[in-house]
Amino acid sequence: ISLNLTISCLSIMTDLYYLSQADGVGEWRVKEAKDLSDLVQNRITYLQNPPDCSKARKLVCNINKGCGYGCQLHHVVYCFMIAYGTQRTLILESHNWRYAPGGWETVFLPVSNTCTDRAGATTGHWSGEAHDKDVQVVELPIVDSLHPRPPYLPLAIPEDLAPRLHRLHGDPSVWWVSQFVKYLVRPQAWLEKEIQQSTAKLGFKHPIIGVHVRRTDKVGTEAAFHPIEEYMVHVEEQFQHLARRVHVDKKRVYLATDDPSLLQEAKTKYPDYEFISDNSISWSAGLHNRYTENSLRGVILDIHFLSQTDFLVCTFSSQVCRVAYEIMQTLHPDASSFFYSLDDIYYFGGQNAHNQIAIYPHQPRNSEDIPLEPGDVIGVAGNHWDGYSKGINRKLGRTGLYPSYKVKEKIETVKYPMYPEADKLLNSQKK
Ligand SMILES: Nc1nc2c(ncn2[C@@H]2O[C@H](COP(=O)(O)OP(=O)(O)OP(=O)(O)O)[C@@H](O)[C@H]2O)c(=O)[nH]1
Ligand SMILES: [Mg+2]
Repeated sequence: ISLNLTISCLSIMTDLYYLSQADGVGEWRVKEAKDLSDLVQNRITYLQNPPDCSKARKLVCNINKGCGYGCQLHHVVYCFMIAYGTQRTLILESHNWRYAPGGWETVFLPVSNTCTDRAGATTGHWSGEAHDKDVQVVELPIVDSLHPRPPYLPLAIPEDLAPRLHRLHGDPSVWWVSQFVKYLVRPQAWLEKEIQQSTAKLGFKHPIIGVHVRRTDKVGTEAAFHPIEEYMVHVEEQFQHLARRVHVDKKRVYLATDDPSLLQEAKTKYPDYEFISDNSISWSAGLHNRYTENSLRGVILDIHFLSQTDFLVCTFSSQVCRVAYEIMQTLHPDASSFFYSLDDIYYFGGQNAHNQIAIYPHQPRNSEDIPLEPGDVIGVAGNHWDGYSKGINRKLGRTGLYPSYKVKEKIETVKYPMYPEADKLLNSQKK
């Protein structure tokens, strides 16, 4: 029975895939995704390149949050979202970055071509959009100590784009985050070349599934240990899906990990797979070598390749995999379902409450369950990936389990400022 179920489920998934491509909708999605991304990238570029930097309103963000690359990149994304929301040019301070003392521009393009100087007539710490109105240069703290909190925070999406995003993408909140990541990680020429050389050297080819295994400092403190077998169950399942649509010449896996012993273990245990991985990158990811330029290069490459795979299997408790998943969204019209997380659901550190809305009633079957009535708002804590999620029914103030299919996402929209001059420029270029 279980085998039959698996096979019929595979067929349904395959049918759904082909349905999504039918009627030229596939083409429409590609164009709509590009149009939306162009619109946002153009607005960001406009915001970041004011005609007169000495007069521009600025938001200063220092990259040196005391954490890893994924966490620091997300810190800059959070700053950027608020910069976009408050119509201030983001000034990124990155000297003495723990990964590269020379700063951000040693690897990525500067966030502005015309305005990287934080100088201004008046400077102050963030004290709220209205309060800071007459301050030219505002310094933003890390999200953990942000007060007051502006509305421009994940997982909310901009109201003006919301209808289009809902139509296009399975997880508009991630799409919105991904646009800032896309702008930020534009590589310097040497890095671009390095990426191309590594692609050829490693033999990175499709179809390929990405596996990220986070170990070292994370295990036992912030996340549980997961043996490679747990990841491979989902890798195998995805290859069965893929084989129904494309020719799988070889079951390729891109393996990124901070545990250098894992590659050999995986090769030994799964001889019918091809593991693509640079073991020296894993060595450089260990705690003793982590905060070096070589390790930075490694994590950027790992995240790049993970994002380029056809499907990701990882733990979303790690920001490394969440960044890869975000970048993946910028490479497809809708890659929201191209992942399997062994632990957390997608989140953005410092996000506002992640709510869902009940669409079916639920009567508890035991003391662990909570009741649902259609329309109830549920604050989701996590998905147990066994059909059930855990969360709090805000109406009842009760925390417990409920069937994941009985709710839908409650996506908050926020009125962000419009960028009519930027949009006009883009439209005139298109004509
Ligand atoms: N190259 C490489 N580096 C890794 C890998 N996993 C972890 N690292 C390194 O370890 C750091 C982990 O810090 P973060 O990026 O903040 O991610 P995290 O610790 O998994 O997530 P948080 O604890 O939520 O911050 C990364 O930035 C890398 O420097 C990996 O698979 N490849
Ligand atoms: Mg960490």
